[in-house]
Amino acid sequence: MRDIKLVEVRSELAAGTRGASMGIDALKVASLDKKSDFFSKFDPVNVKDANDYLWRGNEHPFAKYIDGVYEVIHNVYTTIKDLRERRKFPIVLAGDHSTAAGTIMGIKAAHTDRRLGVIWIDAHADLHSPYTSPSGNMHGMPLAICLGIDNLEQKQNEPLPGTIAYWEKLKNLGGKNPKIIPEDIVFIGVRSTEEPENYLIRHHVINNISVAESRALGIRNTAEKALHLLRDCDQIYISFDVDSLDTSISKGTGTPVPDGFTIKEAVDLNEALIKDKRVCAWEIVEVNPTLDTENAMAENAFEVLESTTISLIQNF
Ligand code: 4U7
Ligand code: MN
Ligand code: MN
Ligand code: MN
Repeated sequence: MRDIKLVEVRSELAAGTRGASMGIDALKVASLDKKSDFFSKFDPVNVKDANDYLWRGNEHPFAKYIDGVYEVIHNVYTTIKDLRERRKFPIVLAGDHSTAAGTIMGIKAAHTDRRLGVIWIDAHADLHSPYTSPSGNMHGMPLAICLGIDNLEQKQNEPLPGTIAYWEKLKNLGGKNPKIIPEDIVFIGVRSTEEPENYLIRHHVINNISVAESRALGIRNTAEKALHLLRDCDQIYISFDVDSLDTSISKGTGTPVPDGFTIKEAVDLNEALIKDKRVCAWEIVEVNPTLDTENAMAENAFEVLESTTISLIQNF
């Protein structure tokens, strides 16, 4: 029996568009509208955000609010480390995707000797550093933080010394850097990347199962392939960014990208993946109800959340 703990992080600072911190509450509204008792079953732990930094102003053009983002990632890291040490299974509901860095750090810090694989279901690769980011938005950086990658070969920006100091601190948060290696990442549905990210994907040969390939394979075989690619890993973390979904489903996320997954595909994929006994945490991020109409994204994302959780409970 898995001992699930729901973790809520109203992260906001690392997205480029405001409103992702309201995503969790939009999921709760969706559950009520669907007459689901999902949220009555769990007593969630709340991770402290740092959203007050928005009113102090940003001092880091190439890694916006990195001081506040550092605080949130630190809070997520200590929460997840504690839960994993107590053998809980964290289901993380977060706003912006920078929180994934804290989740990975927490899992790794609880079991430093275990090789950690990451299944990253996202339209984006989130491999930027302050030296390469075209936006300075740190939700595009969580994997680079955990890989300890600056990608100076592809340098585009000149971050301020104060920004670099925070970036170095961030990469070293939660123990030895790096937390993961490129071969232990599997992307699913990544279809919007910039050249500095393409360089890393090529250079490190990071696997990406595209939407088209997963349709050709079938969703079951896609899950099997992703899990097989991580056969040398002892534990697996799954990160689900709702912009992996197709834009026809909803515009209720900060960086929507066409040609993504249908809801049924996302449900089937996550249900299948979470059945692997090495999976030790699952995260859903980036619902932004302020960009939406009639809460469509949250309603669809809630379906993925509920069915994935049920699959987890039923399988163990
Ligand atoms: B998300 C982007 F340039 N790569 O860095 C950037 F397109 O967590 C988008 O996956 C990042 O939503 C998207 O700003 C981050 C951009
Ligand atoms: Mn994305
Ligand atoms: Mn993302
Ligand atoms: Mn996103």
